[in-house]
Amino acid sequence: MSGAVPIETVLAQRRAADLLLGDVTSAQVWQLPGVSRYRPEMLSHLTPELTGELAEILGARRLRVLQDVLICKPPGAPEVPWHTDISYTGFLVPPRAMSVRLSLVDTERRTGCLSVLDRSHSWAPPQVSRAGDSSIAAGALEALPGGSEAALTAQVDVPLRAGDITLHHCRTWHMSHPNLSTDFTRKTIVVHVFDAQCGIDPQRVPEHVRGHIRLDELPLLPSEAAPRRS
Ligand SMILES: O=C(O)CCC(=O)C(=O)O
Repeated sequence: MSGAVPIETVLAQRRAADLLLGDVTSAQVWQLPGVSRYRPEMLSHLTPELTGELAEILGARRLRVLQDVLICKPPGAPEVPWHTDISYTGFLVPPRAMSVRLSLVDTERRTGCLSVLDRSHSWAPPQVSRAGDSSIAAGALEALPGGSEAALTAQVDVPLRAGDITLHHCRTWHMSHPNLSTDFTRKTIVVHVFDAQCGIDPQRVPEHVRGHIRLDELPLLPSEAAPRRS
């Protein structure tokens, strides 16, 4: 969704991200879950019109937020390896969930942009045991029919401008490139949303939170019918 969020909103979110992150320079991938609890403006891009559109895309009437995460990749940060998000949202039944990623900065391959396997949400799902397992199942891509070489023919990089939004389904294979720059930090807000009508498969809930996840207590997003984008 190109230019989905007004730049004033993005700049306010970027300032909030900078306050939360401080002077992050260590060359690793920083993930700060639940940042909207401290800085509510981190979700200010989720207007009723946008969330109505997102719900329609996912085939849901209303959406709830599973989690929001601020992801930051300073210079030298490594790649995030290939994975699907279903390895940690796999307890949602049916698996109707997606990640809504808002780029707070311009980003391209050299600075660590996302890459996806086009249409992989319709592929046979990877074997997952329980939600809460590592989201990065080493070797899972190689285990796909045809192996990683066949899978990677569907690879598409997703360079973004500040204010662009991308969506990926919980079954979409994706990774992000290393940040090869020496002076640029990639910043992204990721919101994991799901169909408010989803239930829970208790067998897939990790033991340490079993009995504690109440989907109906998670934030329900406002929804408004939105005009279709071209
Ligand atoms: O933004 C990134 O670098 C990785 C994002 C990711 O893996 C995700 O949104 O699930």
